[in-house]
Amino acid sequence: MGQPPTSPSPPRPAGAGVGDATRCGFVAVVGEPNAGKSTLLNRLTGAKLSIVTPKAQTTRFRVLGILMHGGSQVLLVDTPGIFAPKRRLDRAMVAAAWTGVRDADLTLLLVDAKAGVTEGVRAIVAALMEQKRRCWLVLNKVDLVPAQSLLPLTAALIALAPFEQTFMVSAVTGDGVTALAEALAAAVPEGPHLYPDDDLTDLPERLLAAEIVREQVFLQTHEEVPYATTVETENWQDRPDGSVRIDATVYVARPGHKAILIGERGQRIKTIGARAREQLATLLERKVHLFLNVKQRAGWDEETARLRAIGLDDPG
Ligand SMILES: Nc1nc2c(ncn2[C@@H]2O[C@H](COP(=O)(O)OP(=O)(O)OP(=O)(O)O)[C@@H](O)[C@H]2O)c(=O)[nH]1
Ligand SMILES: [Mg+2]
Repeated sequence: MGQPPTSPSPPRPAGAGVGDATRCGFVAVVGEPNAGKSTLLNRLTGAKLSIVTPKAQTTRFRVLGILMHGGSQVLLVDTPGIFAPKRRLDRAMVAAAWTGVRDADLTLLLVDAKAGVTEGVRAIVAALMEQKRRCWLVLNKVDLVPAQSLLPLTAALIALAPFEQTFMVSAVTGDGVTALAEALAAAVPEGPHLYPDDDLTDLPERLLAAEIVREQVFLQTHEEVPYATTVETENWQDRPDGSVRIDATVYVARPGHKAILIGERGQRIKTIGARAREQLATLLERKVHLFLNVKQRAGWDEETARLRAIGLDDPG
């Protein structure tokens, strides 16, 4: 048998099978603070793009993660957790989450299977329904609960809203994540890829550096300190030897917090810097010289310029 006649066709991106069209679409990941949204984004993209800590309200702005699967480019949007906001910073975070949903072709509602159907989850489902968004349900942290609890939990949630599909995953162990990736790749609409196929995120490196430092602040300080802290990259200098010098400022809202962050004999800020530098060297694949400066700036969390500096539009 000879080869079937070939007809001229436009070049296809690597990975697309014959007969497949390319696909591309935005998928917003929403849920309560601490549901595991950022962990799932990192797991799906196979890269650490969005910072993760055991504390709620870690993510402050939308983070794009690009998942390539076959001929599909799935543009995953990690969002801040949705909660009842008080400060201007909080309002801007929640507004960023809803903008993520409005701009998306599909929304994943991530629910912590251990926490179950909380008031917060009910409120988010109601708001999603009001906006008439295409929505899938993803139960996360299935490694923490007995398997027999998942069915009643799913039933309770699908009674609240007509989710198109339900998935059960563990973003930490990776359980169920491949099935979700495959379903997403098939579900995004046909269309050209919007980003180069080897890009992982649209996050600028300066912002990524500030986030990695903020992650260490979240991990190494407690109570209100992490929530009253923000980090900005002030200076980025590529050196001729291939290394990079990064200067970042850690802003704290209250005088007492400065002393806590610096720690006895500067020990805490030293540890924050050392761990952040290690992480950055891995992420940027080069040697990193990181210099941290702690400054007090009362009311930064109500300041438009500071919110803009961390990528949040001012909600007014
Ligand atoms: N056991 C278990 N822990 C998980 C899982 N997914 C996330 N976590 C943990 O849950 C905590 C919160 O994870 P994040 O990914 O920061 O949660 P988030 O939804 O992005 O939180 P915010 O950014 O604050 O809204 C971290 O300690 C994660 O390690 C999971 O599948 N199983
Ligand atoms: Mg997060």
